[in-house]
Amino acid sequence: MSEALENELLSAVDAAGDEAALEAIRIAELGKKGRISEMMKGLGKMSPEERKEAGPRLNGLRDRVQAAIAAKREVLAEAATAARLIAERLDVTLPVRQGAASRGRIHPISQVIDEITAIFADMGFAIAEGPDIETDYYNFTALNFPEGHPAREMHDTFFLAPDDKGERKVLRTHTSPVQIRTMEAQEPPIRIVIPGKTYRQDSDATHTPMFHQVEGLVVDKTATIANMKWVLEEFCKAFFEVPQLNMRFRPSFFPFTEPSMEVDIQCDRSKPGEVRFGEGSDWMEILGCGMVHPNVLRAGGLDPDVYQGFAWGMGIDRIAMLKYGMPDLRAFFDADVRWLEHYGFRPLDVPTLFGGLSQG
Ligand code: 2U9
Repeated sequence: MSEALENELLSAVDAAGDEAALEAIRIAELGKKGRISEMMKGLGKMSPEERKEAGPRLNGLRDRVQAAIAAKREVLAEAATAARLIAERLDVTLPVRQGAASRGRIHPISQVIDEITAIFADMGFAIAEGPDIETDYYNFTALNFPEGHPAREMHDTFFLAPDDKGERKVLRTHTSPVQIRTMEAQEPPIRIVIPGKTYRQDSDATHTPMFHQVEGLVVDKTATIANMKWVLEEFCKAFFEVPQLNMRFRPSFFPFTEPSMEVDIQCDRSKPGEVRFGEGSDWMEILGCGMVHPNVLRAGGLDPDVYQGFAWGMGIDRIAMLKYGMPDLRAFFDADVRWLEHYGFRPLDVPTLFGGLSQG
């Protein structure tokens, strides 16, 4: 009888599906009023001979059932832990907030800077940067603005308070100081583009005191106006995403270039509120350019009889407005998330020449 009972109990323990079922077996068999406990209570009523035989048998039965329950409990605990690990598995590489990658927006100026640098990087240009706070020398003197020349006033410069040595630093009025610093630091050939913040005391519907410029510089022994025309034409076609585009080079004046030119691109303005580039019979001014003035090459430590170069500059904010049809410059700097939701770009729409500049 006890062998049959042992088999029955061990099978029941083995079949227990969870810890609750196992605990129910333990209470029913080994608890105070359990079957085995009741049988052990019966030992007291037995004769010494019967007890001698039944005692070890019941103790053995109780110990083996106890051991089987303990072993099964361990197996069930391990299985429960494994099931929890699977059920509660977390992918820690997922974004913390669902949808953040699609909700956030890249500011159009950042996007346009990325577009411009992608185009010039593809042509072999490096990106250069410099400080926003400049010396008068790098911002004006080295760029062939004579002392007291009205062009310095035209720039509506922000001056900082004089330092201990009486030197009055400025917020750079253009990114051109970076070209001087680059010429001082590296040997030609130089091919760089410089996007960045620039500052002038000017504030109305079409001017903000801080704005963004991108300038470019090529210096080599044989850099020509023809090379410059090709670079600027390729840039304009790539930037405005049109296969063909007429350009017009008009004579102009900048202290740092000679000859200097302003460049217009062909456009169609016949539809109100819309400008289409590369078609129509209208012109839109887009950038300034020229051959680097010999005095400026000299300031950069280069011999103008050996080296020549070309340079250009344009306002990033303006070309961003033109390309993406944004009507008001001041909205760029209002930090209004509704505007950014409308005009901003998705974080993963990284502009590349092979994947498309603006279609992402
Ligand atoms: C060095 C030599 C030459 C940079 C140039 C322009 C023409 C130009 C304006 C366009 C719109 C700035 O944002 S804007 O107002 N710039 O027209 N910039 S050539 O020429 C350089 C620069 C540095 C050493």
